[in-house]
Amino acid sequence: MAGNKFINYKSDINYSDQEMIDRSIEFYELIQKRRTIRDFSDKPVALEIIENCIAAAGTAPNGANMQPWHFVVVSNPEIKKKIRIAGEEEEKAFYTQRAPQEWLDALAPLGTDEHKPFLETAPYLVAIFSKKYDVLPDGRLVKNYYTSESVGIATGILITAIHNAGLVSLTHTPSPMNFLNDILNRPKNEKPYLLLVVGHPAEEAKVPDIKKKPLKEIVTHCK
Ligand code: IYR
Repeated sequence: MAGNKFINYKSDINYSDQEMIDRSIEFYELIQKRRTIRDFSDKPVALEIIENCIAAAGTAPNGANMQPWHFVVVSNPEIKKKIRIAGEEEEKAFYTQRAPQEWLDALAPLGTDEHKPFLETAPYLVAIFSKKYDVLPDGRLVKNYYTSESVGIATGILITAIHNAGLVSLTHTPSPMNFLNDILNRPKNEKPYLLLVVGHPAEEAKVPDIKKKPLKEIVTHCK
C-alpha cells in the first residue's frame, strides 16, 4: 500500500435494524413505480434537476476510479431534430432489415417501431458515452477498466435519480449510435453507450401491461 493515501471513512448514516427494513421497503415502493416511457410531454424541466441527477450518476463505483463516462445534455431543438433524423434512419433499417424475426417478436409486446417523435418532444436527451481509454493532454493514452460495467452502474443511478426527482425516462439504444459522435462533436475515445430521453410523461402516456419477475424467480439463497 506504499504511496497510497487513505482517509477515515466517516458516515453519518447509522440506522437501527428496523429503520433499515423500513427504508428498504420504502425504496422498493418508490422504484417499483418506475416505468420506461415513450410518450413525452414538452413541459420544461429545470436544468438543475438534470445536473443533480448526473452528479449522482458520477458517484458510481467504477473500475480503478477512472470514471470512464461522459454525459452530453441536449436541449437544443435543432440538435434534437438531427438526432431524431439520424436515429430514425438506423431504427428503420433495424425494424425493416436488420432485426431477426425472433427479436421483432420479443419487441412486439412493447409496441415499438422506427418512429421516435419523443427525441424532439422531450425537453432533454442525455447522451451517455463510455471511454475505453482517456487521452492525456500530451496525447498519451490511458486505459480504463470495466468500462461497460462502470457506465452501466452510473446509468442505473442516473435513471434512479431521475425517477426519484419525479421525472420519467426512456433508455433508448438506436444501433449503431455512432452518429452521436458526429452530431455532438465527441472525440473518438468516447463510444455512445445509451441515449436517455428525460422529461415529464405526456398526459395520455401509455405503457405496456408487462410485469417484473417475482423475487422468488430472480434470487437463490446459499445459506
Ligand atoms: N432500439 C430499438 C429496438 C429496441 C430494442 C430493445 I432490446 C428494446 O427493449 C426496445 C427497443 C428501438 O428503440 O425501438
